[in-house]
Amino acid sequence: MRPARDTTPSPAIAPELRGFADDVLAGLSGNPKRLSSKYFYDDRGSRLFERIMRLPSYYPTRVEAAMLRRHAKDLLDALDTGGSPIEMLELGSGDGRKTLALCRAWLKAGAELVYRPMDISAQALEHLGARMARQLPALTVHPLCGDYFQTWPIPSARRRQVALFLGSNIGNFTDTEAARFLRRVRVHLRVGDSLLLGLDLRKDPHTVLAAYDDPEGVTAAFNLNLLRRLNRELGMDFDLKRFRHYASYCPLQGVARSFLVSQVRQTVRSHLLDHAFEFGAGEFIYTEQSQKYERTGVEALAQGSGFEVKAWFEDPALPYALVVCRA
Ligand code: AVJ
Repeated sequence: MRPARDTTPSPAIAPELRGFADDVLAGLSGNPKRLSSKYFYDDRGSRLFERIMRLPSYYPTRVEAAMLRRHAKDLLDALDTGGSPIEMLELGSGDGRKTLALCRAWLKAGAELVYRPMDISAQALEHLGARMARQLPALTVHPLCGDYFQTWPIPSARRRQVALFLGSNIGNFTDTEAARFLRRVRVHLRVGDSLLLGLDLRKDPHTVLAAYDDPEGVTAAFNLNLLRRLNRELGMDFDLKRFRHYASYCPLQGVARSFLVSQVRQTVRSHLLDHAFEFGAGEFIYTEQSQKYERTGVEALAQGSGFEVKAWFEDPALPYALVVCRA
């Protein structure tokens, strides 16, 4: 697009932005337009997600936290560590609030434990470190900032690794992506190590939809924050008032989806990408999917990725599962 008065060369894109810029360019050039939900979590996005987790309609966090407390001892037994010390690796720990209760219960049950929270947000890891030091000083915490598979520590011979992937984070992946992700996790584990998954199950569609369409508008702000991030980091000129959050849930596929819908016909530009994107009125950007699972599907996914389902705990009131998968 390059306005005529702009005679300066297009500024080079910083190397750390290259992958992000390529994804955005490809995503917004496609039909339908897409942006990956992995880009939600800049500092502002992480804070908005912390607010989502406290919303009355966003049930997964509360249900999972209660289940982790209720089943802490059963989970430890299901790991079948034979008394070996545990290295707990949490993929995407966020602020680590709900893991605290689990660590406390496992320490109390006599487990020897090192906690390695992994997250891309340095700020979230700082909050977590401070909280753990305050509320559970007996726990050894070694935070790892960055991509999971790049920062994954070399396993110690005498420790059992237990990888945690909670919060139904796996639901953001398609089944193909989820299988690939689980296989990558499996590569870092040894036989006898475990993966603990927390995942949301199918339930009344009204309940699911309400979780992604809160009347407070926090989920809408979280979704729109993606455009704010594009404006800041890729020099784009999205007018956030001209896009609207739209959430859907399909009970047939068990998938909640989020979109940003252009309210008018408009052109959005990025001087960094040296590109202009046309939006029709009502045209959308598909930003997120959140899969709601069935037990058979999870078992197939685990087995297809080199795991065996060892234990399954389910909340019957608001269906949610904690699953121990053995490598
Ligand atoms: C963090 C991926 C589990 O999909 O439920 C919450 C993110 N998006 N509200 C989810 C989210 C909108 C959340 N996960």
